[in-house]
Amino acid sequence: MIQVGFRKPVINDEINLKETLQKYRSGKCGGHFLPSNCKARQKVALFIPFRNTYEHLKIFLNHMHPFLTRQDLEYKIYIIDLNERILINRSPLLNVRFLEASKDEDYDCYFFHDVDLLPENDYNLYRCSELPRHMSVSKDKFNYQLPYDTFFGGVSAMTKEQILFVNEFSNKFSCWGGEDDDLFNRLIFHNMTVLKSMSDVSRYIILNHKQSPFKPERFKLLSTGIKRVMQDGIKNLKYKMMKRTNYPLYTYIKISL
Ligand code: BGN
Repeated sequence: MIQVGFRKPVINDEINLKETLQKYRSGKCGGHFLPSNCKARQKVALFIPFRNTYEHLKIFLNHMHPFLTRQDLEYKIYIIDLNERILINRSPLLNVRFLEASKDEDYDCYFFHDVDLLPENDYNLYRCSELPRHMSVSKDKFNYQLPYDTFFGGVSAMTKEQILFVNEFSNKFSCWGGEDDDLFNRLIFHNMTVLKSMSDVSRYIILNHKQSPFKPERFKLLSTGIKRVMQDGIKNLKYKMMKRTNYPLYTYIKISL
């Protein structure tokens, strides 16, 4: 019998994905997995924004595939990257989650997941609810406390209907910070509350990384965000597909704006 519950993620530079690849060979290609003995209740797409952090990606995949399969989910992992020429423009990258994943399947649930966050507890169930969900409530580096009450970053989950209703993320935020706060404001503007898991269940380890660059313009964008809800978001995002490759453990997508 598989033991479920708290499980310390393995964080080790030596990880190579050979073992994970061998164990998870039976899945469909492109990082799409199905439970072998039942029909999953939800089909889940996980979107990971990526900027050349292969060291993190290895640790992430090594942890997440066993974690997700223990939950008997049908799921697919997408790694989404921007063309090198463009400075990190984070929010359009996030908006691609729904547009690209829904070309493959009509998923029940769309996750946005930072590559540097690893869930510690199997009871942190990766599925959507009737309200948007914020998953990464407690993190080791923040002493397992929420940094602030309206925090919606790190790991979150929304259904297709919820995404389309609020027009997903604004496309205006570049570099680091603010786009998740703006999405939270959109949810509140549409009279939605956010479900947060219990902090002892939704525990995450953060992998060490350099702070990404940020821009002061994000404060102004945030304070004026609600005015742009209807015209700035998933409905007006334009991008070009540069590359889409199926690897055994994930689908890699590179876009250009
Ligand atoms: C906040 C960022 C969030 C980020 C968290 C991480 C901003 C907007 C200006 C106040 N918000 O400060 O985007 O997820 O930190 O803790 O920068």
